Amino acid sequence: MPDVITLGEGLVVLEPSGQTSLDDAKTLVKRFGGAECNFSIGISRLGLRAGWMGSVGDDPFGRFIVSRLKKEGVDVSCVKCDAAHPTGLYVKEKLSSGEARMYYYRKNSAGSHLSPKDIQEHYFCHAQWLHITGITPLLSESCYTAVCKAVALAKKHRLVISYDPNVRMKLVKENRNAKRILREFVRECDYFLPGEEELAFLYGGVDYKTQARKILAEGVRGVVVKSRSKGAWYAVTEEEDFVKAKKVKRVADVIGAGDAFAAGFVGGILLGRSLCGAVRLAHYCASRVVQVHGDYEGFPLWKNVKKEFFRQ
Ligand code: KDG
Repeated sequence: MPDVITLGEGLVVLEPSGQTSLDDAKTLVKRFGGAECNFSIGISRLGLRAGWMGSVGDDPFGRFIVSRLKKEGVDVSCVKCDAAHPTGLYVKEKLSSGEARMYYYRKNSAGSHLSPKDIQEHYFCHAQWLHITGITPLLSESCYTAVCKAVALAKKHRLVISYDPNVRMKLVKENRNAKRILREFVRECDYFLPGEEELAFLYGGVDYKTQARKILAEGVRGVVVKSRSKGAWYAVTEEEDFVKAKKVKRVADVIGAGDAFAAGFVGGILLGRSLCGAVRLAHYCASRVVQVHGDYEGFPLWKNVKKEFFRQ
């Protein structure tokens, strides 16, 4: 049974094989992603038991996602195969700035039909941690209620809950309750992991430290605010500090960096690191992911973490 569980949509990723625009690309490489899939792979590569709950279509893309997750050691025993809806996908175009543009094809996908009945209580009985993102509850009403059920079960079985809002403006624009929903889960989590800009988007322009302290005062155990390549500031009631990010010589692909950060942070805490140590591990994992093409492929294996990170 997994220690760390998560739920969300797995997406096939298509991207030009070289550094070309989508207009000019002749061939596209097939990979896969989805914030929570990326996260669960990270957790598994750190040597912890990860489980992903989601719904994929009964099609080659769905089988591809599930088989890759299995190969990565992620438990997929609670994944649903939906014969009525296709597996979603997104097409990624890398820009010369190192950023990427994403084109989503996920309307009416199997993943967006995940519902509370797909969230099984037995999965929560032996787990220690639930990780959620703000992507899943904005996919559909049934996904929103599935996340609510997962949070309620996590609380019932005393799991720690981490929450990365992962604000996706496309989804926000399609849901008039988006901000309210994204803020609702802040109150439910133990660790809140927003980016600086996400925090400003959710709560307005107050400086991020003031806002994070307010959130702590409302009962959240810890807040980690990520400032892109600069670093991250963490705070719990008795301690706060800024941890600089690791410098990276060449960025290949920034997509997935936040998921790697979340996995490194959660993994760090579960592996007994201090809060500061967990943030440092999170930076290390994110720095490895951005140097490799793909949403999660660069995430370090446990043996490399031991060799490169713990010996620093
Ligand atoms: O964080 C990376 C994700 O953005 C990517 O894997 C796709 O889940 C995805 C999304 O909704 O953007």
